[in-house]
Amino acid sequence: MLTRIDHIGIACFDLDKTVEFYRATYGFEVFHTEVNEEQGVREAMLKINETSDGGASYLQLLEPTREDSAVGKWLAKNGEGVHHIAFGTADVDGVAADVRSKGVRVLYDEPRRGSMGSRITFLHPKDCHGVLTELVTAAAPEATDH
Ligand code: V0V
Ligand code: CO
Repeated sequence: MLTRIDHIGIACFDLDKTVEFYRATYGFEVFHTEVNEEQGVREAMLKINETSDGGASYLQLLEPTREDSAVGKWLAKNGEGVHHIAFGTADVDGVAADVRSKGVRVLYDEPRRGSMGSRITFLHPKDCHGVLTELVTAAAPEATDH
């Protein structure tokens, strides 16, 4: 079961400048930053609110670490903007299997490492009416070291 919008992923050319825009314009502060080399991103998580399932919703600002990454390719083609949405669930494996059984392409055989120790997978945008969709199970609170 999907229980929250975990994050909205926003692709940008300059992470520091984009973080500053969200801080100066809305007052959002950086909750966490990391580099994920497997995904080819440097990212900042801005926490928007906590959610009734015990999780939270974030903006995820993404700067590519290499041109041939998913975000690098997307930026070259589209420029900055909303890159993906991510739904949160306690059971990313179960939801991925259920969605796959409905004919939607799930991009990974097994979930991979996401922000803050989460487990993530993606659904192909061509099977989701043009929206790259991510499924996320957050790390257990004690395992999170932001
Ligand atoms: C590509 N397409 C998209 C899209 N990216 N449509 C909507 N939203 C996007 N973000 C469309 C593109 O316009 C093409 O349509 C078609 O899909 C094929 O795209 P492509 O440019 O040829 O690129 P591909 O096929 O090499 O790669 C597309 C996929 C790739 C979705 C397979 O981006 C991918 O594997 N994404 C999952 C990983 C990812 O995005 N990581 C970065 C975030 P036309 O032109 O043929 O009509 S990492 C993250 O979120 C983390 C770490 C986290 O949350 O913790
Ligand atoms: Co994401």
